[in-house]
Amino acid sequence: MPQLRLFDTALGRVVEIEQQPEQSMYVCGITPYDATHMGHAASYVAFDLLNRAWRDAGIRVAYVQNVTDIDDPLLERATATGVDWRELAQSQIELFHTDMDALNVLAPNHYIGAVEAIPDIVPAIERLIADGVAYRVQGTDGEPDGDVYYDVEMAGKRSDATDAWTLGDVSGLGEAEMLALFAERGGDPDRAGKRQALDPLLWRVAREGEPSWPGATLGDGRPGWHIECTVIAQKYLPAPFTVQGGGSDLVFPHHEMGAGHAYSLAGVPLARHYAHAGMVGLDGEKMSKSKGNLVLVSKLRAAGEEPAAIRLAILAHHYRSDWSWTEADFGAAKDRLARWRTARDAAPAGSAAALVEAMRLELANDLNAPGAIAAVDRWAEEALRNNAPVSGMDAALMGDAVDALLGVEL
Ligand code: 5CA
Ligand code: ZN
Repeated sequence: MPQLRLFDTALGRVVEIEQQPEQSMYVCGITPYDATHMGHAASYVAFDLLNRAWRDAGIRVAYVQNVTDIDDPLLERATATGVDWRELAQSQIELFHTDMDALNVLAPNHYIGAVEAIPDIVPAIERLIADGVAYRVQGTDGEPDGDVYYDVEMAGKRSDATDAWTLGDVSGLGEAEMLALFAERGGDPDRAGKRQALDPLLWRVAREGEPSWPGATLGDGRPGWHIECTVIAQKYLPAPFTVQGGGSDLVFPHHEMGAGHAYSLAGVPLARHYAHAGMVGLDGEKMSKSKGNLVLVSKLRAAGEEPAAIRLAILAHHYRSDWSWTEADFGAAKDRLARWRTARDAAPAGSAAALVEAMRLELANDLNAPGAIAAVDRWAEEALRNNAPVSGMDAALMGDAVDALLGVEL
């Protein structure tokens, strides 16, 4: 595998990933209430390509993923459907694992739930308060006192080191864009008593009818979203770790705020690089539960579709592009899989080594799976046209490369 290059969201360009004997990666996990739609699947397949590229180069990979098993959207869905939130989470987590297995996504070393991380999150928030970068808000309009927020302005001022965090470092966004996205993605810009509209929640004290956990000096409550990923990543990975990953809807506020929290807590960046996968829609529309247009991996599987074909349909799009799932493209992926299988069985002697090299070259270039697929297509065309002697060794090498590098089992 040649030197790996990857697009870094914070730097806005493709960078060479520093060579190390062990790389480390944190990929944001699901909020388990509508798993696993094609958007989720595509984001985990994208980072699975990175995991596989590193492993192909002989590098050990430390990989951690969270599960946001307590948060507003989960509680809202549970209430709306009359299911206990714990049961909803458990069933969706199980479905997600089955889907990931089927899609041949290599499992992380650790899956850590937000709930199990609370004993680590509480002291981290206490420290942020003690350091003056977090504060308690007084309740108004019947809200209790004591919700804790992160002071983005103070946090940005605190640090004079060159690699320190200030608001906008990860996302590169201006204030108006930040405000719009903050409101859209779980933030509460209008909450009374906050110092800045963009200050994100760290700790929500207990409310009637909501689950809560012991919070020591914070009082009973539950954690905010960004501090969850920060604390889990800091506990299980080196500081800084190599790549923080997720879908592009996580750039702001989630990864922006997480980078801030981490710097405030550790005095070093959370991650060396931030990488984001594009958004997947259905037939040109954003995929969302409210629109009722989710394409679920489990539904396709139940309908008898082959997971390898689903994965190949995903990989036909570069991980950074926004794209739409269509029946036509899925049909094309199924045809391609069949063609590759036929071609493998006709593998010309001495042909596979060059194919492996071509695939590696494409994948090292910002995980260009469509480029790697095109290389296999060319090889398959040649194999099917050729009357050269068939080689079992080349067939095996081609099949292994497609499996190991692309995760597609022939
Ligand atoms: N639990 C948080 C992350 S800590 C969360 O965003 N959960 S999620 O279930 O909403 O999304 C899980 C992953 O799928 C995230 O990386 C998210 O960016 C990605 N994702 C969600 N919807 C889409 C979509 N339509 N297209 C591509 N990726 C998506
Ligand atoms: Zn996250």
